Amino acid sequence: MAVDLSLYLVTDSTPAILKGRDICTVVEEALKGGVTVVQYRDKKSDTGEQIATARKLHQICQKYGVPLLINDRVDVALAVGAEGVHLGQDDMKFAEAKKILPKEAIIGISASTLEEAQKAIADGADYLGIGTMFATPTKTNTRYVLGTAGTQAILDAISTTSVNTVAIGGINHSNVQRVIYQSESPKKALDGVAIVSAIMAADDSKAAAEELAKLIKNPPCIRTGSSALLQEVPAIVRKMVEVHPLVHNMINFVVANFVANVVLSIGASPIMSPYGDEAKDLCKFDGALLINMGTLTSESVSNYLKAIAAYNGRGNPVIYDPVGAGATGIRRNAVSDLMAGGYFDLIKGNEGEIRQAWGSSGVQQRGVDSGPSTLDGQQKARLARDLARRERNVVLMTGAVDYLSDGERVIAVENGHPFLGQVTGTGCAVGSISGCFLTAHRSDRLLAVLSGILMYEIAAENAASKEYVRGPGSFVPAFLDELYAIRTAAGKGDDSWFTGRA
Ligand code: 3NM
Ligand code: MG
Repeated sequence: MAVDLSLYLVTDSTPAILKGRDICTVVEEALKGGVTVVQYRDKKSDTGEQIATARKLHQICQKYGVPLLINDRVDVALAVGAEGVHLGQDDMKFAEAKKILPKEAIIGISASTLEEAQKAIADGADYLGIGTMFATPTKTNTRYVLGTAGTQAILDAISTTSVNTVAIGGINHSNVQRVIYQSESPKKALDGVAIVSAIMAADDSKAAAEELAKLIKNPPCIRTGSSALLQEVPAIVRKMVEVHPLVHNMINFVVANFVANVVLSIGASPIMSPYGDEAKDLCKFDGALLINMGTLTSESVSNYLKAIAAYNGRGNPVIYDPVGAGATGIRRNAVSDLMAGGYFDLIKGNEGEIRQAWGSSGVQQRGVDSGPSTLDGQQKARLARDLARRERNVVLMTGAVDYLSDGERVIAVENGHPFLGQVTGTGCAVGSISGCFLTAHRSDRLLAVLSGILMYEIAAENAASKEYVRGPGSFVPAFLDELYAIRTAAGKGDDSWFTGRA
């Protein structure tokens, strides 16, 4: 079955949803917006009326090259020559429908449990409608509310089959990205989402479908200004400035000076100490520890492990920046030893480094650069999420777009400036800054790291926009000034550096 299930519209003929509009007009608008399959679902109308409506809908769908499926009523599907049917657990049995319908007809089955899913797969269903995702007023006789965890469990159990799947129930603009991402099991993802009210009841069903199609295509992405999370950022920056956190850096010698200056500029205190035994005293200040293995030596790993143990022992934040993780055998071993030997609240690295931390084989970094990207945005978002989920921590994959995840939420941060890529230490400083924010804001690590990145990248944008900044050389002092300017504003309780970009 080569049907694109990604944005699956299920119709509803109740007045509460149609609000006096003609169903055909609403569906056609939704098709213009990018709906990929339509299911005509009408629980009330007489058979003659259902056939008349289905016939009109079929003509419209054909115009857009989109298949029309009929809910429950195999006879209506036959009468109008629809592409298939969708059958609930109380409807006609799969085998009976199969006998009556043309060979090529699509048959989808509703499944609320693993047993129902397995039965439908064994029968030969073309796709499963897995639900109910979230309790919804559109369907009141819901049997099980699965949530993303329940959906994921089903997907996981059927991951060796090639059956297609859509989730249904309470899915809308605000949750569609997390529904797709949180439902995904390591080996099987949803092929789409089925939606009634978020499209059918929308004032502008074309715009609603368009927006949903866009959200489905892109990884979860919070652009500055579009999220409730972001509203909390300025207050967290204020708190960080007030707390004046200490961050202990076990960092490479190339960037140590720059990173220390960045930390000072944001109003925090850096201490640079590669000496593992010192950590048992330093950790008592309740700051964070950054492990940056940029200039690894034969002694580094044992020093790191001592320091990690000291900070882990107090429950203080530990950040790991596996610089050049995939560059050499020695670094690959260091990654395994450190990840086995301690707990990191945050793992921060470029694509190659995060892949190495995940355990991908064949990562070959050229020096400490990430090398050519092998992953698209969706894959990066997934990898960050999967690693964070496995490690029960927060993962930040840096790049032109940064992907930040705590295993549930994934945020793509698009702020920043290309000059950041032209100055050594700008990536390493993110680890240090994250340590300051993780120390100051412990209740939500994702939000803490997000606040740090945004302060940092917005300062970079401000610096690059200065008239006197002509390149990386003049950028550096301007950047420190802009970090200092935000810190000064935040120190006075002034959040205006953030609003306007939001
Ligand atoms: N079937 P909305 S939930 C038609 O769980 C339907 O099988 C469900 O509507 C199931 O997108 C549902 O407005 C209604 O929440 C979905
Ligand atoms: Mg039904």
